[in-house]
Amino acid sequence: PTDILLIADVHLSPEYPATVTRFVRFLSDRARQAQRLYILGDLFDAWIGDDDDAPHNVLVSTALRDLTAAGVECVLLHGNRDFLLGRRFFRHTGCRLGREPLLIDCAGERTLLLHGDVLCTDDVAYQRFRRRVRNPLLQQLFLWKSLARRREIAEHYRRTSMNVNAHKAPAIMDVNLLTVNDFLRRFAATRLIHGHTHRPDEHVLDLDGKPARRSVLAQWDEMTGGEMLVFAPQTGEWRREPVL
Ligand code: LP5
Ligand code: MN
Repeated sequence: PTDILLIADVHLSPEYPATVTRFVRFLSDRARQAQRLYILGDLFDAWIGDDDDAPHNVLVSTALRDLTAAGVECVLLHGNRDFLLGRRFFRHTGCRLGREPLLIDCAGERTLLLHGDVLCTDDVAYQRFRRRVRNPLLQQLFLWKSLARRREIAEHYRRTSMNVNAHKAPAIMDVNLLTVNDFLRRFAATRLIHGHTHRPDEHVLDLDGKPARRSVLAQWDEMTGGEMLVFAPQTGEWRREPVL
């Protein structure tokens, strides 16, 4: 098995039982035939601490542990909804936490992996919010609260986010192209792969006279399913595959 798989924005939650089932099945069949799986953030719709033993968390953690025990490497990036995934989760599942931006080598091509929220620099309100919730002290204060209280707060954040998003201009919630170019330049990369915006597409961009690529992954949908990017190192080919 040599394939590299990349997915993002699965948004696991008890509200989307078909997605939970689909993801667990994906881990036990398609992912088993891969060498490595990259999960580019927002695997969970909300992560409120590694001590949350809600049934869907237990199911998914066990399935991830089975995957890594079978010899498939699994690298996870924090998203804007599951940045609290912590040491206990990684120890238990055998997954590895990737530090953003993660630079990988794809048959010689320098490839940058991100969740994608840091690219949305036009969204000043979100970037301010992000700085706040990524503050370790604030996170520790949050984690000291009871599970019930944390659930309420996370619920409140999610609701506020959905209300605020409904009034934001769509363009503000997309990536800023200057920021994209900055990242690629800074890491001398020619390919960028991310999720977060839920605008699956392949973009070709001009980076100082040379072509570069940006692949955007889709979010997983309760009704229609998910998708992954597949890289085959022997042929150097990239393709998209549905997860039904
Ligand atoms: O996630 P999505 O797609 O809805 O929208 C994102 C941005 N929103 C977020 C918020 C998350 O959805 C909520 C995550 C819950 C995590 C649980 C753990 C919480 C732990 C806290 C530890 C300290 O990321 C959204 C972007 C959008 O992507 C597109 O990029 O626009 O950004 C916002 O909604 C932020 C607002 O613009 C500004 C912030 C509103 C202020 C809310 C304050 C509430 C205070 C409550 C205190 C109890
Ligand atoms: Mn996201």
